[in-house]
Amino acid sequence: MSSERPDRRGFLCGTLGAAAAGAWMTSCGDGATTDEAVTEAPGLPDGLDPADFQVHQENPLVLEAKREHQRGLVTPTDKVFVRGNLPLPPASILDDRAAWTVEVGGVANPRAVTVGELQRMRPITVAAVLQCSGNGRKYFPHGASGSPWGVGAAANVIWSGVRVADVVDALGGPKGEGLKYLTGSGGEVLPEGFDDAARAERSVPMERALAEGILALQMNGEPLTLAHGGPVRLVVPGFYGVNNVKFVRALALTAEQSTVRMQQKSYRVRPVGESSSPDQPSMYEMNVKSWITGPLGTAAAGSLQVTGVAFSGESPIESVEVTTDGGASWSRAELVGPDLGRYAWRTFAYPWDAAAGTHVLASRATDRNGSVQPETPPQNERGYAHNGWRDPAVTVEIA
Ligand SMILES: Nc1nc2c(c(=O)[nH]1)N[C@H]1C(S)=C(S)[C@@H](COP(=O)(O)O)O[C@H]1N2
Ligand SMILES: [Mo]
Repeated sequence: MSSERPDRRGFLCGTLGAAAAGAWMTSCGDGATTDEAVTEAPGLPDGLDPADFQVHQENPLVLEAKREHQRGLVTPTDKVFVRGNLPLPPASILDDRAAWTVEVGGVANPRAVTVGELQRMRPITVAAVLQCSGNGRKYFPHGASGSPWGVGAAANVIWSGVRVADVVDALGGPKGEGLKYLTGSGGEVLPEGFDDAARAERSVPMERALAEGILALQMNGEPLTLAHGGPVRLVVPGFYGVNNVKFVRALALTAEQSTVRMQQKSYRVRPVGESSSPDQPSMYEMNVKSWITGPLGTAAAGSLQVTGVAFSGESPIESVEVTTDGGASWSRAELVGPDLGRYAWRTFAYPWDAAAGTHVLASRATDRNGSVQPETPPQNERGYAHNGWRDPAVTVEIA
């Protein structure tokens, strides 16, 4: 489950501890007042610090990153948001990474491939944004159900692994009637009482998966952590987070989409009030989006720099405009720092001569396909794909 160390305080205590952060000693009681116990206290996996996140939920784990931790070109691994639809597998699955197997099907020679084999194949590295479909959900006025993310369900990370296409080739190439999807299955063992349709499984269009998909073994140059899907995870650059199946156990080219709820019912875009159906659009390609990362809160009057991040599914960012008066006027920001490729986010900066008072700062990105962020995005039942510029605006007090 979510506790990395089933220590003497036990699993339940550990998980309560993370939610309560400072308050865990009350919930965990006995003998927890020694320094040793205090350092062991957080129950989050991978040594993640609850103070770095807004803990929406603990099991399954839902951690929202802070805006100030999104300023960098690359998001440090321990600041990347976490979203689980199911309880995490035990940390012991990382004890022998090389032995982990991925059952590969829909190819001429289907078989189980070990992570050890993947580690010996030609490596590839891609910088790409990881973003939950529901990032920005809290801004939808109808109160869409699901985690109420602000902007913090997004990160820009560097993935290393092997191309899905190389694995498929190594197994003799695609084989089967009418293959249209790549279906990846997560390695979670379902808790008792969960039906099979609750499995973490996604089907993505095969063409895109073979062109761009990777089986990632590393994030930011380090072996994948448990929370982010180690030992191996599927990554489809440019696609929403849900398509990036963690702890991949099986991978197959398939004619049909998976029958699980995550594919059939969830992640379907429809008008507010409508129920879901598999013929509605599924959450695949991300849309154009940006937000301000600084200044936040208060700042001294004078020469300041407004910063932010911008990205779009597979189209590079063309330009970003910034407003410091709530959208009454806009000025072009400068894209700064190296371009890590079309799937990565760009950081931008705008020099601002800030006068005393209250100011509303927002950004609006345009991609090379000509898509521009709207003021308010299309409303939809589950609160997916928010890319409006007004709601994530920040109010800054200049003294
Ligand atoms: N096996 C598995 N993969 C999964 C999920 C999951 O619950 N189980 N959640 C998905 C969702 S909805 C998102 S947004 C991303 C989150 O990735 P992260 O936790 O590394 O940030 O993982 C996706 N892959
Ligand atoms: Mo997600």
